[in-house]
Amino acid sequence: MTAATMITVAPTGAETAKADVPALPTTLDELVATAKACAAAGAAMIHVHLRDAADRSCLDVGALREAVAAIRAETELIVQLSTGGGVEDSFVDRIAVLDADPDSCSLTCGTVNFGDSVFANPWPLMVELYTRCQDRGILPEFELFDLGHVANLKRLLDSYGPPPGDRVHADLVLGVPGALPGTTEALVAVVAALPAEATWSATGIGRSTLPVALAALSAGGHLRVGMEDTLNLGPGSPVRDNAELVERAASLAAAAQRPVMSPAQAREFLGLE
Ligand code: KMH
Ligand code: ZN
Repeated sequence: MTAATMITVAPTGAETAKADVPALPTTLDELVATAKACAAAGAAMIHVHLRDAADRSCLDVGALREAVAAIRAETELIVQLSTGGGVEDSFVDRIAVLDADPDSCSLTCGTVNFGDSVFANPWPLMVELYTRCQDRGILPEFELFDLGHVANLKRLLDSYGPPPGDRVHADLVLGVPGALPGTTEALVAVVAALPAEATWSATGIGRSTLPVALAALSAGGHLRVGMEDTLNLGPGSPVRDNAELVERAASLAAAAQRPVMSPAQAREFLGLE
């Protein structure tokens, strides 16, 4: 079992409105302040979504480049950009995210129901993202919302070879309405199906955050937490900010005797230079 725990923070997402949750970091200044606070609390990686002035998902390459540079200037965090964006974002814009030269990017391994919407990830999009990651040395993190997504991950590896750095790292996203539930049973089923060489983190949406985190720690996985996925610590208890979720994850990891990885340790773990 892996001894240390890598914590990724996903501070913003594309779905929650700033007007509904004022603590959501949506400006560049708020994002950088959040990155610093979460790094101090134990995060090693940040999964970034940007918003435009109207609070919509923003995949503008210039803005993404600026955000990558600003986070790198203020923290050691591994910077992962979302290529998922919001469900309305175009494939062209989602592919262009890689032009902002992040350390890592999310790469969702299949189309999935997403609440009342559909999050579209057809095979040609996955191939385009994956092969561009290989060309540019960007580490893809394979987002798995459903069991069938593992088959697509294996098909990518079989068809196009290993990722840059030769590390296969996945993130199990559990508890999205319309996809796998956020349960220990679902987590165990996905982990059992992963390629033998894969490492993984897990994310439990909403009230599944704690069950999924505890299951992941006991099963040797890593953690993703943040306000993209979780807005309440518990019933009737809204989160103060992202650092509070990272602090809680770090406490759970410490209790499991799997203390947090520093960003440098996480870079080594993921095969990043
Ligand atoms: N906002 C979701 C539609 C990712 O970042 O790659 C997609 C998502 C996954 O958040
Ligand atoms: Zn995301």
